[in-house]
Amino acid sequence: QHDDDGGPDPEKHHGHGRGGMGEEVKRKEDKRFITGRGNYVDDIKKPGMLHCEIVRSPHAHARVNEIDKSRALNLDGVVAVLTAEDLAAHELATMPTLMDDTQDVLVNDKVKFQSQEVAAVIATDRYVAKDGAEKVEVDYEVLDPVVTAEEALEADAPLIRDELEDQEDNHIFDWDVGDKEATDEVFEEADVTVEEQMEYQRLHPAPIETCGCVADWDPGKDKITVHLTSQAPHAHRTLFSQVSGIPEHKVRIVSPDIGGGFGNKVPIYPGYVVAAAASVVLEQPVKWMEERSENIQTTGFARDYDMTGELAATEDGIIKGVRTDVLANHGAYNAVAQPSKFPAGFFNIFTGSYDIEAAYGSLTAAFTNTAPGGVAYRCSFRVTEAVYLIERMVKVLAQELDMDPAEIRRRNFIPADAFPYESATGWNYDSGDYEKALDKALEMADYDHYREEQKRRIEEDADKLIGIGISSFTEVVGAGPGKSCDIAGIEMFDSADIRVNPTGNAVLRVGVQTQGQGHETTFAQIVAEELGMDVDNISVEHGDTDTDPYGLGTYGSRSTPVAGAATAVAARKVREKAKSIAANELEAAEEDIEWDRESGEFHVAGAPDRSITITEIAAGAYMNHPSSEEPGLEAVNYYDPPEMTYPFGSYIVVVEVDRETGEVDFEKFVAVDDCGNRINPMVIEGQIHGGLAQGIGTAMMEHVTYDENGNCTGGDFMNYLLPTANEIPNFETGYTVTPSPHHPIGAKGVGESPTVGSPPAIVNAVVDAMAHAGTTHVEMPMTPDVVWEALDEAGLSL
Ligand code: MCN
Ligand code: CUN
Repeated sequence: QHDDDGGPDPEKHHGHGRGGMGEEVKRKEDKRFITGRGNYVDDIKKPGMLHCEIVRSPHAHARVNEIDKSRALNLDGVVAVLTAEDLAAHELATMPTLMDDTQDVLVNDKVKFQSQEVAAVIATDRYVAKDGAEKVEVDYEVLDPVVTAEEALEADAPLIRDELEDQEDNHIFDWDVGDKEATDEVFEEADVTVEEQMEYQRLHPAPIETCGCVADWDPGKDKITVHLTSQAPHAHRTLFSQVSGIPEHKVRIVSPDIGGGFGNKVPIYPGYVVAAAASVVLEQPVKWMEERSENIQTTGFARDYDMTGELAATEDGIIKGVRTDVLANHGAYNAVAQPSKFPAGFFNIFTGSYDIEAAYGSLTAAFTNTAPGGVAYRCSFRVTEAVYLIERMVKVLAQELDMDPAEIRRRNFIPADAFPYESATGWNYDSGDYEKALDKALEMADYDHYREEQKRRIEEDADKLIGIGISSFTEVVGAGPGKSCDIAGIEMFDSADIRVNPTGNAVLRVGVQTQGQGHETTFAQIVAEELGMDVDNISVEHGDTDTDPYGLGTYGSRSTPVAGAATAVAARKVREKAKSIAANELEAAEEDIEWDRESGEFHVAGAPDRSITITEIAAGAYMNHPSSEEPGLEAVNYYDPPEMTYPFGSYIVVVEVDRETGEVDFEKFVAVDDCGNRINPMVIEGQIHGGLAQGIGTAMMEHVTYDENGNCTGGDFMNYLLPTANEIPNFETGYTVTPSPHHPIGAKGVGESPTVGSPPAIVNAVVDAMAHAGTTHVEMPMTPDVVWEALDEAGLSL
């Protein structure tokens, strides 16, 4: 799959002036976004369009005895009220989740979480639909709810999934990884062991645009078009077809502009199914669009892992073993969106950036009366939790040994010359130079100065303490390969289709789907780099299953590693054919044609002035094509990655903790990232800034909370706190470049790195401020009251 000339040179970050690799090309899509011309699902209006509003349960656990539609149906403008019974008539009462569970589209018998979908009202406008929903009368018999995974696994806990034949308790699965015996042995023989209990709280991706769709059944063509807030249009079409029975070629999914996804738009939600069913039955377009609280309370959440971490080490800080045990709350259905062979996502990369001899992890997942989901939010399929665990534990160990947390990392890093590296839990790291990234971060952070300052504040018994936190994380992104990673059985490859027009410009179609990441620019840059075209002459299309090649979509930072690779390979195929056309035009032998990456031109070997541009070649392909070739200039590639890519970085956070109020101020926030060869440094920096902001949200504010009755008490923006510009410090970003050896352009993903890598750095910093008083952990979100409690417990509060 790889090319002749080895791809772009990692040392050249300036590009060749045509907007190729490494150039800070301004985002093409921003023109429409900043002039109000974006086209989101809710902007789509069709003649005769109806609106769908969902009736949701106020209870977390309740039997539905009866639903009375009559008052709603009497309302002027209400066209239909749908319940599970109506859907059952079309075999749409249930739908499969991405983890092989079965979820009610509308509650069949029993409500299993608050705000679950009970009925749907279809009306001529949204207000009437909403009024109608309030008039649907549901007779509930309230049952005892189970809110936490711990309660759920108690012997006398109420059974949530009583509709499942073999289900006798709320236990979903047990999973483990690594060598238990070898790990236990290492722990027995170790000089030092440490243990810490930590919770990764339930979070929500909370994209600005909530989820929704416009379903439009065309009875003339027997075809349904669904404009959908989808991160994975092709996979959604396949599943849609399987659920509805409508043949796949009669289903068109279109993802228009997406207002942020962050993983929230990977699963399929009941609202989509209801709107589609209503459109088929009523033969009119139907729109369904969530409100904010519906989005937070019912759609794919993230984390909710209760973790125990243990490290075994020598006296001089060499980590010999890592052990972890996790209790996972998956909500009412097992509906996590991740490769299906990974029940705990990629959590088993918990050895992190360190060369650790023995590792063992175990996990138990439970059903609870809370919303289903479990991985969304810039997570790389639970790498977030793994990184948090190991980076917190390294800090705990450093404190135990009274070692500098930078030094202990240095002693344990997988050395730069050990790549490709196989970890104790079976991961194949492609490349890395962890020490280099850490050194750079330490220098940027003025580390020694802040250590001095920290000491001084303690000695002076100052009101504000200094804490310095480090995280040297390793990510794993770019799923497949298809043989180990699939979604509902579909292998996780991706695709690109490049068509060069007679006038020398090109259209690239890809199977991934941007939600704000800037693919319309960055993917054009890959083509510009590989074909010597100007980036302005390439447009990128995606998100329409009628015209784009099949791909698995954008999540797990897989677009660059997989579809980016497909794009480079497809471009190189075009380049090969271009050589034959060049030979014809230049009246030379094809073997004598060379392509020059710097100039982007094709020329005859040894005669650089006999050259031709891709524009001239494009004309030749349509107007004077060689008899040995088909006319036209086009290529397709379906790319199954040989391995994932392993981006990494070192983040250093300096905080000032107020002993009187528990408030935390960020003094310095340094992020050094390595995502291999960089396509667009400006886009990367934007990704890092956004992700760090979300990391701060995670560490300091965000939490989907429930009370003991299963009421979601963190289900709106009054209670689910997102960071704003006020809470975000100035970020100082840096980078190193360690190309991926197996990726055609040496690039790794980057979208999730900052959210994955930053929370432990922030918590480590806050803990570090109190470490001299014996504090080893502070739970997230570290709101002032939580921090003040920790200060108080350590005897540091004022
Ligand atoms: N990039 C680059 N050079 C590299 C790697 C990446 O220039 N070596 C660029 C890419 O071309 C792309 C962007 O950085 O424009 C992110 O690329 P990548 O890391 O491949 O991630 P994806 O494009 O697959 O995006 C997914 C990732 C995930 S999983 C979540 S969640 C997330 C994130 O991206 N959701 C986002 N960033 C987001 N950013 C915005 N604005 N909105 C979201 O919903
Ligand atoms: Cu897990 S959030 Mo992103 O992979 O879409």
